[in-house]
Amino acid sequence: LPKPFNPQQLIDRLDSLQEQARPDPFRVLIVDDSEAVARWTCGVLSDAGMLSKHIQNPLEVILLIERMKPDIILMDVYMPECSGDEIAKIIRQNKQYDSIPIVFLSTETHRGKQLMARSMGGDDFLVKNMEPEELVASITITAERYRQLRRWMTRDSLTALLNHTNIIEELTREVARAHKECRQLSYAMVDIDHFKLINDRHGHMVGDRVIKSLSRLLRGGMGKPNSVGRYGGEEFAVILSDQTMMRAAQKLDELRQSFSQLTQISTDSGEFHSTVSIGVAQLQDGQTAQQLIDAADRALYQAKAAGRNQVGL
Ligand code: GH3
Ligand code: MG
Ligand code: MG
Ligand code: MG
Repeated sequence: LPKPFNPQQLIDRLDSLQEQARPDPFRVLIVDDSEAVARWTCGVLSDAGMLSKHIQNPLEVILLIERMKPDIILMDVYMPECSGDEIAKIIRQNKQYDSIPIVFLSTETHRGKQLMARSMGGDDFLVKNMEPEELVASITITAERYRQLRRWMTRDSLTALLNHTNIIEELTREVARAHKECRQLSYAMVDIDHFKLINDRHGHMVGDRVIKSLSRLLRGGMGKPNSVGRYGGEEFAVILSDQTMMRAAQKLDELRQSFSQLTQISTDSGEFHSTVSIGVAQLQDGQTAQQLIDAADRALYQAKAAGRNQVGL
Protein backbone atom coordinates (compact mmCIF):
# COMPACT_ATOMS: atom_id res chain seq x y z
CA LEU A 1 0.00 0.00 0.00
CA PRO A 2 1.48 3.43 -0.84
CA LYS A 3 2.23 5.57 2.21
CA PRO A 4 -0.09 8.59 2.59
CA PHE A 5 1.48 11.90 1.53
CA ASN A 6 3.04 13.69 4.46
CA PRO A 7 3.23 17.45 3.81
CA GLN A 8 5.52 18.01 6.79
CA GLN A 9 8.09 15.70 5.23
CA LEU A 10 8.10 17.81 2.05
CA ILE A 11 8.43 21.02 4.05
CA ASP A 12 11.40 19.60 5.99
CA ARG A 13 13.02 18.44 2.78
CA LEU A 14 12.61 21.87 1.12
CA ASP A 15 13.91 23.62 4.25
CA SER A 16 17.04 21.54 4.07
CA LEU A 17 17.50 22.35 0.36
CA GLN A 18 17.04 26.06 1.10
CA GLU A 19 19.44 25.79 4.03
CA GLN A 20 22.16 24.35 1.79
CA ALA A 21 21.53 27.08 -0.78
CA ARG A 22 21.57 29.91 1.77
CA PRO A 23 25.14 31.17 1.30
CA ASP A 24 24.23 31.57 -2.35
CA PRO A 25 20.47 32.21 -2.64
CA PHE A 26 18.66 31.13 -5.78
CA ARG A 27 18.45 33.90 -8.36
CA VAL A 28 15.13 33.87 -10.21
CA LEU A 29 14.49 35.82 -13.39
CA ILE A 30 10.79 36.52 -13.81
CA VAL A 31 9.53 37.31 -17.30
CA ASP A 32 5.92 38.52 -17.24
CA ASP A 33 4.04 41.35 -18.92
CA SER A 34 1.86 41.80 -15.85
CA GLU A 35 3.32 44.07 -13.19
CA ALA A 36 0.87 42.77 -10.58
CA VAL A 37 1.68 39.08 -11.10
CA ALA A 38 5.39 39.80 -11.04
CA ARG A 39 5.15 41.86 -7.84
CA TRP A 40 3.28 39.05 -6.07
CA THR A 41 5.77 36.43 -7.30
CA CYS A 42 8.81 38.51 -6.32
CA GLY A 43 7.31 38.96 -2.84
CA VAL A 44 6.70 35.25 -2.35
CA LEU A 45 10.18 34.29 -3.55
CA SER A 46 11.92 36.96 -1.52
CA ASP A 47 10.08 35.80 1.62
CA ALA A 48 11.56 32.38 0.90
CA GLY A 49 15.08 33.87 0.79
CA MET A 50 15.48 34.00 -3.00
CA LEU A 51 16.64 36.91 -5.10
CA SER A 52 14.40 37.77 -8.00
CA LYS A 53 14.35 40.24 -10.81
CA HIS A 54 11.42 41.04 -13.06
CA ILE A 55 11.37 42.07 -16.70
CA GLN A 56 8.22 42.94 -18.62
CA ASN A 57 9.74 42.90 -22.06
CA PRO A 58 10.67 39.31 -22.99
CA LEU A 59 13.09 40.59 -25.63
CA GLU A 60 15.44 41.71 -22.83
CA VAL A 61 15.80 38.17 -21.54
CA ILE A 62 19.24 37.38 -23.03
CA LEU A 63 20.67 40.64 -21.69
CA LEU A 64 19.35 39.82 -18.22
CA ILE A 65 20.64 36.24 -18.33
CA GLU A 66 24.10 37.64 -18.98
CA ARG A 67 23.81 40.29 -16.30
CA MET A 68 22.04 38.36 -13.56
CA LYS A 69 23.22 34.78 -14.14
CA PRO A 70 19.88 33.38 -12.92
CA ASP A 71 19.56 29.88 -11.46
CA ILE A 72 16.11 29.61 -12.97
CA ILE A 73 13.79 31.51 -15.31
CA LEU A 74 10.10 31.85 -14.49
CA MET A 75 8.37 32.54 -17.78
CA ASP A 76 4.90 33.81 -18.57
CA VAL A 77 3.41 32.39 -21.79
CA TYR A 78 1.02 35.04 -23.11
CA MET A 79 2.83 38.34 -23.59
CA PRO A 80 2.21 41.05 -26.22
CA GLU A 81 5.76 41.31 -27.67
CA CYS A 82 6.54 37.63 -27.96
CA SER A 83 5.13 34.46 -26.41
CA GLY A 84 7.02 32.72 -23.61
CA ASP A 85 7.50 29.52 -25.57
CA GLU A 86 9.08 31.45 -28.44
CA ILE A 87 11.48 33.03 -25.95
CA ALA A 88 12.25 29.62 -24.44
CA LYS A 89 13.11 28.38 -27.91
CA ILE A 90 15.50 31.30 -28.46
CA ILE A 91 17.18 30.71 -25.08
CA ARG A 92 17.62 27.03 -25.91
CA GLN A 93 19.43 27.90 -29.14
CA ASN A 94 22.31 29.18 -26.99
CA LYS A 95 24.35 26.24 -25.74
CA GLN A 96 25.77 28.23 -22.84
CA TYR A 97 22.28 28.76 -21.37
CA ASP A 98 21.24 25.14 -21.69
CA SER A 99 21.72 24.41 -18.01
CA ILE A 100 19.37 27.20 -16.88
CA PRO A 101 15.93 25.70 -16.24
CA ILE A 102 12.88 27.47 -17.63
CA VAL A 103 9.63 27.09 -15.71
CA PHE A 104 6.45 28.40 -17.32
CA LEU A 105 3.98 30.21 -15.09
CA SER A 106 0.78 30.84 -16.97
CA THR A 107 -3.00 30.90 -16.81
CA GLU A 108 -3.03 28.17 -19.46
CA THR A 109 -4.64 25.00 -18.09
CA HIS A 110 -4.92 23.05 -21.34
CA ARG A 111 -2.62 20.05 -20.96
CA GLY A 112 -1.77 19.86 -24.67
CA LYS A 113 -0.79 23.53 -24.82
CA GLN A 114 1.32 23.12 -21.69
CA LEU A 115 3.16 20.18 -23.22
CA MET A 116 3.63 22.13 -26.45
CA ALA A 117 5.28 24.94 -24.48
CA ARG A 118 7.50 22.46 -22.64
CA SER A 119 8.58 20.93 -25.93
CA MET A 120 10.07 24.33 -26.83
CA GLY A 121 12.57 23.99 -24.01
CA GLY A 122 10.64 24.46 -20.77
CA ASP A 123 11.33 22.22 -17.79
CA ASP A 124 8.07 22.57 -15.91
CA PHE A 125 4.67 24.22 -16.29
CA LEU A 126 2.98 25.89 -13.34
CA VAL A 127 -0.49 27.40 -13.39
CA LYS A 128 -1.02 30.89 -11.99
CA ASN A 129 -2.92 31.54 -8.75
CA MET A 130 -1.19 28.63 -7.07
CA GLU A 131 -0.44 28.57 -3.35
CA PRO A 132 2.76 30.45 -2.48
CA GLU A 133 4.14 27.34 -0.75
CA GLU A 134 3.70 25.31 -3.90
CA LEU A 135 5.42 27.93 -6.03
CA VAL A 136 8.38 28.06 -3.64
CA ALA A 137 8.55 24.27 -3.53
CA SER A 138 8.57 23.88 -7.32
CA ILE A 139 11.21 26.55 -7.81
CA THR A 140 13.42 25.15 -5.05
CA ILE A 141 13.31 21.60 -6.37
CA THR A 142 14.11 22.57 -9.96
CA ALA A 143 16.73 25.21 -9.12
CA GLU A 144 18.61 22.90 -6.73
CA ARG A 145 18.58 20.03 -9.20
CA TYR A 146 20.08 22.16 -11.97
CA ARG A 147 22.57 23.80 -9.66
CA GLN A 148 23.92 20.36 -8.76
CA LEU A 149 24.02 19.44 -12.44
CA ARG A 150 25.98 22.61 -13.28
CA ARG A 151 28.41 21.79 -10.47
CA TRP A 152 29.14 18.45 -12.15
CA MET A 153 29.34 19.95 -15.63
CA THR A 154 32.18 22.29 -14.66
CA ARG A 155 34.29 19.50 -13.15
CA ASP A 156 36.53 16.85 -14.60
CA SER A 157 35.20 13.38 -13.76
CA LEU A 158 38.51 11.70 -12.82
CA THR A 159 39.85 14.41 -10.50
CA ALA A 160 36.81 16.61 -9.67
CA LEU A 161 38.98 19.62 -10.52
CA LEU A 162 37.64 22.32 -12.86
CA ASN A 163 37.66 21.02 -16.42
CA HIS A 164 39.50 22.63 -19.34
CA THR A 165 36.73 25.03 -20.36
CA ASN A 166 36.05 26.19 -16.84
CA ILE A 167 39.62 26.72 -15.67
CA ILE A 168 40.16 28.93 -18.74
CA GLU A 169 36.97 30.85 -17.98
CA GLU A 170 38.16 31.30 -14.40
CA LEU A 171 41.57 32.51 -15.62
CA THR A 172 39.92 34.94 -18.04
CA ARG A 173 37.91 36.42 -15.15
CA GLU A 174 41.00 36.64 -12.94
CA VAL A 175 43.01 38.32 -15.71
CA ALA A 176 40.28 40.96 -16.15
CA ARG A 177 40.13 41.51 -12.39
CA ALA A 178 43.92 41.80 -12.07
CA HIS A 179 44.06 44.43 -14.84
CA LYS A 180 41.13 46.37 -13.43
CA GLU A 181 42.27 46.37 -9.82
CA CYS A 182 46.01 46.49 -10.55
CA ARG A 183 46.68 43.19 -8.79
CA GLN A 184 49.46 40.67 -9.34
CA LEU A 185 48.53 37.42 -11.00
CA SER A 186 50.61 34.36 -11.78
CA TYR A 187 49.68 31.25 -13.68
CA ALA A 188 51.33 27.85 -13.86
CA MET A 189 51.21 24.77 -16.02
CA VAL A 190 52.07 21.49 -14.24
CA ASP A 191 52.88 18.45 -16.39
CA ILE A 192 53.78 14.94 -15.25
CA ASP A 193 57.19 13.82 -16.52
CA HIS A 194 57.42 10.86 -18.89
CA PHE A 195 53.85 9.94 -18.16
CA LYS A 196 53.64 7.84 -21.28
CA LEU A 197 56.34 5.60 -19.79
CA ILE A 198 54.31 5.25 -16.57
CA ASN A 199 51.31 4.09 -18.59
CA ASP A 200 53.47 1.75 -20.66
CA ARG A 201 55.20 0.25 -17.63
CA HIS A 202 52.37 0.09 -15.11
CA GLY A 203 49.17 0.33 -17.16
CA HIS A 204 46.46 2.97 -17.49
CA MET A 205 44.82 2.29 -14.11
CA VAL A 206 48.04 3.05 -12.27
CA GLY A 207 48.50 6.08 -14.53
CA ASP A 208 45.05 7.31 -13.49
CA ARG A 209 46.00 6.89 -9.82
CA VAL A 210 49.12 9.01 -10.36
CA ILE A 211 46.95 11.74 -11.94
CA LYS A 212 44.58 11.59 -8.96
CA SER A 213 47.41 11.78 -6.44
CA LEU A 214 48.72 14.93 -8.13
CA SER A 215 45.25 16.47 -8.27
CA ARG A 216 44.79 15.86 -4.52
CA LEU A 217 48.08 17.61 -3.78
CA LEU A 218 47.16 20.53 -6.01
CA ARG A 219 43.73 20.90 -4.45
CA GLY A 220 45.13 20.77 -0.94
CA GLY A 221 48.08 23.03 -1.56
CA MET A 222 46.79 25.84 -3.73
CA GLY A 223 44.13 27.45 -1.58
CA LYS A 224 40.96 28.40 -3.43
CA PRO A 225 38.95 25.52 -4.92
CA ASN A 226 38.50 27.30 -8.24
CA SER A 227 42.18 27.93 -8.77
CA VAL A 228 43.18 24.49 -10.04
CA GLY A 229 41.98 22.73 -13.16
CA ARG A 230 42.76 19.73 -15.31
CA TYR A 231 43.99 21.41 -18.45
CA GLY A 232 44.36 18.16 -20.38
CA GLY A 233 45.43 14.53 -19.88
CA GLU A 234 48.34 14.79 -17.44
CA GLU A 235 48.56 18.55 -17.49
CA PHE A 236 47.17 20.88 -14.82
CA ALA A 237 46.56 24.60 -14.66
CA VAL A 238 47.04 26.64 -11.48
CA ILE A 239 45.88 30.24 -10.99
CA LEU A 240 47.86 32.10 -8.33
CA SER A 241 45.91 35.28 -7.56
CA ASP A 242 47.75 38.20 -5.95
CA GLN A 243 51.09 36.48 -6.35
CA THR A 244 54.27 37.53 -8.05
CA MET A 245 56.08 34.98 -10.14
CA MET A 246 58.77 34.53 -7.48
CA ARG A 247 56.29 33.75 -4.70
CA ALA A 248 54.33 31.48 -7.03
CA ALA A 249 57.47 29.64 -8.12
CA GLN A 250 58.44 29.04 -4.50
CA LYS A 251 55.05 27.57 -3.68
CA LEU A 252 55.05 25.40 -6.78
CA ASP A 253 58.55 24.16 -6.07
CA GLU A 254 57.31 22.93 -2.68
CA LEU A 255 54.50 21.16 -4.50
CA ARG A 256 56.99 19.65 -6.95
CA GLN A 257 59.05 18.28 -4.07
CA SER A 258 56.02 16.87 -2.23
CA PHE A 259 54.85 15.12 -5.35
CA SER A 260 58.24 13.55 -6.05
CA GLN A 261 58.24 12.15 -2.50
CA LEU A 262 54.83 10.46 -2.84
CA THR A 263 55.10 6.70 -3.05
CA GLN A 264 53.15 5.42 -6.04
CA ILE A 265 52.00 1.81 -5.96
CA SER A 266 52.29 -0.30 -9.09
CA THR A 267 49.87 -3.12 -10.01
CA ASP A 268 52.35 -5.76 -8.85
CA SER A 269 52.64 -3.85 -5.52
CA GLY A 270 56.04 -2.53 -6.53
CA GLU A 271 56.70 1.09 -5.60
CA PHE A 272 57.84 3.96 -7.77
CA HIS A 273 58.08 7.72 -7.76
CA SER A 274 56.90 10.22 -10.30
CA THR A 275 57.91 13.82 -10.96
CA VAL A 276 56.42 16.93 -12.55
CA SER A 277 57.78 19.84 -14.51
CA ILE A 278 56.20 23.25 -13.98
CA GLY A 279 56.14 26.45 -16.02
CA VAL A 280 55.22 29.70 -14.27
CA ALA A 281 54.43 33.10 -15.76
CA GLN A 282 53.31 36.42 -14.30
CA LEU A 283 50.67 38.59 -15.95
CA GLN A 284 52.21 41.54 -17.80
CA ASP A 285 50.51 44.85 -18.62
CA GLY A 286 47.86 44.44 -21.30
CA GLN A 287 48.34 40.68 -21.59
CA THR A 288 45.39 38.42 -22.42
CA ALA A 289 44.65 35.10 -20.69
CA GLN A 290 45.83 33.26 -23.80
CA GLN A 291 49.14 35.15 -23.83
CA LEU A 292 49.64 34.28 -20.17
CA ILE A 293 48.95 30.60 -20.91
CA ASP A 294 51.44 30.71 -23.80
CA ALA A 295 54.10 32.23 -21.53
CA ALA A 296 53.59 29.50 -18.91
CA ASP A 297 53.73 26.90 -21.68
CA ARG A 298 57.10 28.24 -22.87
CA ALA A 299 58.39 28.15 -19.29
CA LEU A 300 57.20 24.56 -19.00
CA TYR A 301 59.03 23.66 -22.20
CA GLN A 302 62.20 25.19 -20.71
CA ALA A 303 61.79 23.10 -17.55
CA LYS A 304 61.39 19.95 -19.64
CA ALA A 305 64.39 20.78 -21.82
CA ALA A 306 66.55 21.52 -18.78
CA GLY A 307 66.05 17.99 -17.43
CA ARG A 308 62.48 17.86 -15.95
CA ASN A 309 61.48 17.70 -12.25
CA GLN A 310 61.90 21.47 -11.91
CA VAL A 311 60.11 24.81 -12.09
CA GLY A 312 60.77 26.91 -15.18
CA LEU A 313 60.32 30.68 -15.30
P1 GH3 B 1 56.90 14.67 -20.99
O1 GH3 B 1 57.81 14.42 -19.83
O2 GH3 B 1 57.60 15.35 -22.10
O3 GH3 B 1 55.68 15.42 -20.58
O4 GH3 B 1 56.45 13.25 -21.56
P2 GH3 B 1 55.03 12.56 -21.40
O5 GH3 B 1 55.19 11.11 -21.75
O6 GH3 B 1 54.47 12.85 -20.06
O7 GH3 B 1 54.16 13.36 -22.44
P3 GH3 B 1 53.25 12.91 -23.64
O8 GH3 B 1 52.44 14.12 -23.96
O9 GH3 B 1 54.06 12.30 -24.72
O10 GH3 B 1 52.31 11.79 -23.08
C1 GH3 B 1 51.23 12.03 -22.26
C2 GH3 B 1 50.48 10.74 -22.08
O11 GH3 B 1 49.43 10.87 -21.15
C3 GH3 B 1 49.84 10.25 -23.35
C4 GH3 B 1 48.46 9.79 -22.92
O12 GH3 B 1 48.21 8.47 -23.32
C5 GH3 B 1 48.48 9.86 -21.42
N1 GH3 B 1 47.20 10.24 -20.85
C6 GH3 B 1 46.44 11.33 -21.13
N2 GH3 B 1 45.33 11.34 -20.37
C7 GH3 B 1 45.37 10.24 -19.57
C8 GH3 B 1 44.51 9.71 -18.56
O13 GH3 B 1 43.45 10.26 -18.23
N3 GH3 B 1 44.89 8.56 -17.95
C9 GH3 B 1 46.05 7.92 -18.27
N4 GH3 B 1 46.36 6.82 -17.62
N5 GH3 B 1 46.88 8.39 -19.23
C10 GH3 B 1 46.56 9.53 -19.87
MG1 MG C 1 0.84 37.46 -19.71
MG1 MG D 1 53.99 14.87 -19.54
MG1 MG E 1 51.66 16.80 -21.47
